[in-house]
Amino acid sequence: MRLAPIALALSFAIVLPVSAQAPAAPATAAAPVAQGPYVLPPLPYVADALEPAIDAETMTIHHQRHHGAQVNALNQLSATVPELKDGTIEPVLARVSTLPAGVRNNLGGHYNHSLFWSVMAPAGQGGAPSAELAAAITAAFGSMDAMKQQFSQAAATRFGSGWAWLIVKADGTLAITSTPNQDNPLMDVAEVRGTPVLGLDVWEHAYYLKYRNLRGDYIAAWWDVVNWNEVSRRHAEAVAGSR
Ligand code: MN3
Repeated sequence: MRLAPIALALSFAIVLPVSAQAPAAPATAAAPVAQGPYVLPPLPYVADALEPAIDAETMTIHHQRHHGAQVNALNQLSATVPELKDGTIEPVLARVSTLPAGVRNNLGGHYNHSLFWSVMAPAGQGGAPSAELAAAITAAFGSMDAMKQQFSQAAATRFGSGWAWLIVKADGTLAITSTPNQDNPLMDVAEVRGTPVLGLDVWEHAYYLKYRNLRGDYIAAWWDVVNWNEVSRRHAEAVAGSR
């Protein structure tokens, strides 16, 4: 069999020369991108911009690896799930219980992380709540401090992995809730439904490198990097949509 040595040599060429291979990709490398209708949005700031609240390595791995993997999975799913073929997000979340579990996890993750990056800004650059948002917070919670306390409590007590949310309900008022895993309040499976205007990722991958098991310290530091300008914009949009 004349070809056998060639095949053998080829297999050796692939398997054996480990030392000649390119070094392993650094932990910060993006996952290979699957073509499709969903796109990983770039971070709206450099990876170390939120330090010390969130360290650069966590930001890079979280964005490139975790969110990137969800976008990849969505694009793969879009080949077989017609609801995903146009890159639609919110209407699909609203009927997610009728779709494959991968849609719930990956479209939820894509929506959640896209919102998360946008509602943070370097400390001192996030502005302040709009007059309308400030008034809505006072009306719903009594004060900004009371809102932060209730939100932080929701984030701290979400068992396992999940998210804490400030949402606009169908009646236009604010509420705080939390969801497990990559669920969110836009989903038909959510206990409390509404439009998120602020969200906090409390999966361990969001804080463990820097804070280890101290989720409460991460939550407390995170308030320094909330982008109130963007939260206010989302609030105005959600209130307009609820009318
Ligand atoms: Mn995450």
